[in-house]
Amino acid sequence: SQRPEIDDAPIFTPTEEEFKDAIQYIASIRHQAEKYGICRIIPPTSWRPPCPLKEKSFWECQEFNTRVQQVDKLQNREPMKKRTQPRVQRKRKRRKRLRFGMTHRRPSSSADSEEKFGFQSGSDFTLEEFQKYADEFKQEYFGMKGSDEISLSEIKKHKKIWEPSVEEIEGEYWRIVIGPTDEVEVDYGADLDTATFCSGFTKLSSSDGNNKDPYGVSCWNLNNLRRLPGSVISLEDEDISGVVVPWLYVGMCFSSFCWHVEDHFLYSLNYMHFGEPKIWYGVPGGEAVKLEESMRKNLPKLFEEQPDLLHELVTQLSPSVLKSEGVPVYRSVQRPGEFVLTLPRAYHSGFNCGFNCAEAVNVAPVDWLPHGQCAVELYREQHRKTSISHDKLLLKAAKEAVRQFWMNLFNCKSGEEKYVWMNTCGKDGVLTNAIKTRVKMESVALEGNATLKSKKMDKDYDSVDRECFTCFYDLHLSAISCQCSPDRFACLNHTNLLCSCEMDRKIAFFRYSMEELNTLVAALEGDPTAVCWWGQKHLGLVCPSG
Ligand code: 2HG
Repeated sequence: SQRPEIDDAPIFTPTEEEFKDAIQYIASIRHQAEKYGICRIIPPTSWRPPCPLKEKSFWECQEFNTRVQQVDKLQNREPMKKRTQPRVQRKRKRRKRLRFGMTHRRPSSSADSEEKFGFQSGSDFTLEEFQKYADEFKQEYFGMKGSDEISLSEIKKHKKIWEPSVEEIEGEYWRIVIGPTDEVEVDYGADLDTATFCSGFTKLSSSDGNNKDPYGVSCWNLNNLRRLPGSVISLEDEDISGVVVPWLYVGMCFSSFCWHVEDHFLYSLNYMHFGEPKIWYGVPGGEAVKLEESMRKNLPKLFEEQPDLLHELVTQLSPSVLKSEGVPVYRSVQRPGEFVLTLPRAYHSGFNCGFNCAEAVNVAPVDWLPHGQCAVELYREQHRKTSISHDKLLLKAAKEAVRQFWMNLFNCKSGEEKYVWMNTCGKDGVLTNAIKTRVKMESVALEGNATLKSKKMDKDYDSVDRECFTCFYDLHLSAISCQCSPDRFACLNHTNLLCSCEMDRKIAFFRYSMEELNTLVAALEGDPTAVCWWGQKHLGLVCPSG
């Protein structure tokens, strides 16, 4: 069998008490879990959230779009540039997709292997239709079918036929991916925005009074993760789809998610609402570079053509190959009602064993900050656009911490407030260290721009989020502009590339002076004078003692 022989990732089973605080629980398992990259969290048995997707009106009526995945081409395919004529991406008709017949399993032809690769848009389905389609596919694929009249659930209920085990499905999956002797095409309802489709969790709404619903307010309800105290993402005002707003995944047998890390090296939390298992493979964050090297070595032509291949989420590589090259890979089988947590910069991939539905969102406990910093520095090197303003979040967290230091100093804590941000500070706190690292970087970059005229950023500057014209580094803290093109900005590292004008025509914009940033560091270390100064100057607080 082609089933990879790899060790299992750890499973955590929090008690009801431990389950009360998601961010704290994640922090408590981090040290153990990060050695594996992924882990499974099984909630206490009493935690059984209802799933609104199963309501008849939704199940039968609400359509979602799928993408077509050619499973046999996930690892072995020709680079696209060999092709002469690009194939037009088109939306397929559902009728054709439902009558799959033998199209999912036919011998490869060499002409086909030169087709453009990418996940094309598939048909629209309701959950009811997709389940039927997925079940029929699996029955036929594995020869499970007894009679046309009997549905898979009926077959299962009466135990009339043989059903493949998870291990058998896994062996078959890798046979197709590694083989590839057969062509297997499946549909995946992936990355469905829960803001427009629907979440599998009850959503909080102030108007219908369901804020007393324990699952509506639960910290494990993925819609609430962004608001939790202690989550850096709680400081993000924008509804970034997939990052702060969860995405839904409606899967069928063999539908896949290929090797990738989360944007900005964020954590991700994935919950399975219902259906058949999802198999996960994970690599510890510390081994990310090793995985990338191994992928490059094994798929040189694809990387040559597309250096950022791993950002595209379209490439699978057998965990056995990775393992044979010294990349540690761990496996997890997620079932309904279970969470899978992926840790910062932990590559992960996997596939579904049958019809199922999962939901995922990113998470950013404060210990993510150094990983997020590392991500934006790599993005800068690769000239890759960012999804969030790391500096904006970092500064917001720091300001929130200063406000809490202030409250503590003047004993004016309001109500239930927890000093979550202040508690991540002090001389060697994770937030203090993250700010210190960033301030140091800024001061080094400043040295190269010491001769420039400087100006404070004003409201005008803040009217839009800006990024460096060449490397796309986010310009929340500082930016360079030139009189020749006032709408073009560079980061402190790319002043010389901005234009060929003399330096005296260029201006450096700063949000804070170096002195202000150093005072911020002192405030986060707990210096009361610095707390007072920052509180008054930047947070509009007034010292009771004047
Ligand atoms: C992720 O965290 C996604 O990368 C996995 O949640 C996607 O379930 C999937 O297909």
